[in-house]
Amino acid sequence: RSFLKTSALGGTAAAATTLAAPAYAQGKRTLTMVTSWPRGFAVLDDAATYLNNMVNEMSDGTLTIDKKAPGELVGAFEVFDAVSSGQADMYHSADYYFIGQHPAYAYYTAVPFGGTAQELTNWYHHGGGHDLHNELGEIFNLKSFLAGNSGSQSGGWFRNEIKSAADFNGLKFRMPGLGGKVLGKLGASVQNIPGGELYQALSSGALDGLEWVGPFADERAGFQEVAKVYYTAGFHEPGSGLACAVNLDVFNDLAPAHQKIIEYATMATTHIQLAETLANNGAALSRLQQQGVKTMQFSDDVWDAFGKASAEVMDENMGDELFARTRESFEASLTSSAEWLSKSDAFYVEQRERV
Ligand code: PYR
Repeated sequence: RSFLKTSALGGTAAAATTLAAPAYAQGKRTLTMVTSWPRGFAVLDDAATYLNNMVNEMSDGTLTIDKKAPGELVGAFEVFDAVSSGQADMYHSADYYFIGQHPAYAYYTAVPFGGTAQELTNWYHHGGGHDLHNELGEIFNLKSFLAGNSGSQSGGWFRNEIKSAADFNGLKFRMPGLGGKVLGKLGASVQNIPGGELYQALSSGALDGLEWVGPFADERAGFQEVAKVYYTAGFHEPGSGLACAVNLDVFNDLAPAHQKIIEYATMATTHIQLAETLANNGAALSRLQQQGVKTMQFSDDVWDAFGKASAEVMDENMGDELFARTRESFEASLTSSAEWLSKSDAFYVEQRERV
């Protein structure tokens, strides 16, 4: 960046010297990327690593990312403020950690009873989602992108079965985002704890249960050593987007080709990391079962309670104009996507199982 600024002004001795460098080296930049993921965390750090490597390779090393795990520069949930303020250049995280900054951030990870991975992607790239993400980002001096997707997330880990919605009453449970607010309505004591601290919180009894991601990520985190009841489908994150945001001043100062490399690398990251996750979840689930984990589904009564509390939580945020506009845009896209998916993919899968 300093070189680009100097050369734009021109005329200094330093600029004259630097201009002799090969063309590709002139715009060389390193961006510090803070993340919410400990190194090696499946799905999440995988996405951040794909993005990191793609940017380095696509730019032929002229734009490199220096990826930081939580604690190396800032904490897991401090990445938003660090990038907004310019302390770091970019973050990789899950934007629903930032509903305290603005409730509309929920949409760029997942909202209760929201979209699948494909539906979120449809809205984002072809239904106005990315424009709304950037409108939101501009409030905080951020240029935002989706960069990864976990696929549908599991209902979570419990020490005991959930026989009715009343079993959530008083349960010390970890769930971020608006889903956590839903469980709060059912009486749970909801805690928002970063991924890297979850194993310890579950082992120590600080938590009775938690949701993290899905079999591939959860097995790596080791929760099966502590809790044995695993609900596979959840209401809260049917296809969670991961997000990357670049400080807007830093982004605007990048060469146009570097801006495009970041944009395309985020799209490719979503594609390849989601595929990696879905390719691994089935085998991971089998291994969990072999280790004595009981896999279950919530009963219809419990799903009904999730539905009622979710509608209340969504409506409570409608006083915010941008949240309301985001919801309207998202739901219009979802309705349109769902119409075809139910008549094609969903029906086809039913037939494939049946025949
Ligand atoms: C979680 O924090 O639960 C995610 O799914 C990223």
